[in-house]
Amino acid sequence: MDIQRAIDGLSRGEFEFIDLGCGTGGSTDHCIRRFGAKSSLGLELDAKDVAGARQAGYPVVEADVVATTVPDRCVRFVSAMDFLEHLPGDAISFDVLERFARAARDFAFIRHPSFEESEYLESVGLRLAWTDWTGHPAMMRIEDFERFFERMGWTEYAIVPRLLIADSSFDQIIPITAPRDTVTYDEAVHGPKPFVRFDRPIYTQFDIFVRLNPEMTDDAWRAIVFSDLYESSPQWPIRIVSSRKPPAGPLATDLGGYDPSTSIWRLRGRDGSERTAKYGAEGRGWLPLVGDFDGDGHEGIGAYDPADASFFLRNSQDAGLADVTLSFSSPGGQPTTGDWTGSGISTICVYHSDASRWKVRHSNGPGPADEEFQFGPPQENRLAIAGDWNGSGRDKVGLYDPADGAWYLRGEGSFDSEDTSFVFGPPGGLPVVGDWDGDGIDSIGVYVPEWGLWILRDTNTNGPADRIVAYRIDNSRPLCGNFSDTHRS
Ligand SMILES: [Ca+2]
Ligand SMILES: [Ca+2]
Ligand SMILES: [Ca+2]
Repeated sequence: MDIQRAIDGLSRGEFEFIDLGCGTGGSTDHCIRRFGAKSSLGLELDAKDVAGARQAGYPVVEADVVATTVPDRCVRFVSAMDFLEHLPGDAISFDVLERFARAARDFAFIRHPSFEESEYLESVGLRLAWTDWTGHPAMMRIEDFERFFERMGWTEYAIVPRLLIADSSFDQIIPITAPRDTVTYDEAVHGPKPFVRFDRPIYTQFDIFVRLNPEMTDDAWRAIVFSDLYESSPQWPIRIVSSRKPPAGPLATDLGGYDPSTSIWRLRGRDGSERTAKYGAEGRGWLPLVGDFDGDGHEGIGAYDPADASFFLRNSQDAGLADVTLSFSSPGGQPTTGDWTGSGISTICVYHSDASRWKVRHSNGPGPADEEFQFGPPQENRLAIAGDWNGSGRDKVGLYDPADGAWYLRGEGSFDSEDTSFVFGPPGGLPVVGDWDGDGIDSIGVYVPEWGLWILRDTNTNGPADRIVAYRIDNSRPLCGNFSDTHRS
């Protein structure tokens, strides 16, 4: 097939998608499987690759996409996997993208290597191998794509980061002194490389989708964006930009951590600065709590000793004696705190997973439970949480299952229609709750110790992360609250 015959075929609607720079057909095969496509047209400059793709059974034309024009809206979608970076410069890449996006009725799909965070990596003596290849003259960053999309009026797109690299042991992280065109790290050739645990997310590549058809249903768009994730897998981390949804504002809840072995609290203020405080008994497995325990409007910190069911509540976030010490319920439970009655005071609660019993106290003084109920099936590994899930001013309990990333939130009564469950977050996370966007409604998130990342969602529903914060709290349990509050009791 030559280019003229291909263009005639495109005009007649014979192809479902165009695969730019199809190579020997691997990317074409990926798209066929991923998007359920029935027919493809590959465009490839390299004659040997063209022959290989044809041998593999794919219709391919030998053509230079820089100098090729195809009819408007002649295919369902256009793909460019690991391709645009090979074109001679950003301007030409974007010109090709603009021209071929016009051929697509529904969407464009771009897979692009990560050229992000080069300055940071350089500052620690490292580099992503492919950011220094002669074969990559067009190293656009995500912000370049976003600027281009804005210029094109493409307001609906999704950016899915792939393959997070946690530290410098990844074999395509190379020392900055390694020569150009190095593919993978080889100690014998490149010498030693520093071991660095990255303090921010470093990804290897991005899948970028642009929604070109405003008539496409949200479900259809979602199916495309989530197409490469296992159906049952937690959906993260992903960035979906839509004209209907403004970008996430600054974080309205502070993050922190408590290390039970040292009883050191790490409290991070709104400006990103961190202070520490020592409070609690070190090495005894105490569990941290955060809340306004006296209702004066200032956040306090507290600890719970699961061995004898004691609470030690402090009305300020610093070292000192407990302002309130009390025993409640029986040993072995998981503590939470919440404003259960809307009084403005955070009071205690203990969850006993063996019988799935919750015991709630409406004041922080001694006495029996004011509320006692069952919520969730008895299951050892589930973790107790609490938050104001509906913005009513009263908190309700919930459970998180770290094994499958499932969340169970209690509605206004037992077994009522407001009980919700959904899946969010990668496995191995620790649950956190906070009002991240400041709209008065608490929502969930996970801290992933392995990566030092906080993966947060602004609504209590299935879906992508709204924010990803890199803040490593080694050996600590994650906390959330108002830690910009430096009130002393
Ligand atoms: Ca207080
Ligand atoms: Ca509520
Ligand atoms: Ca919120």
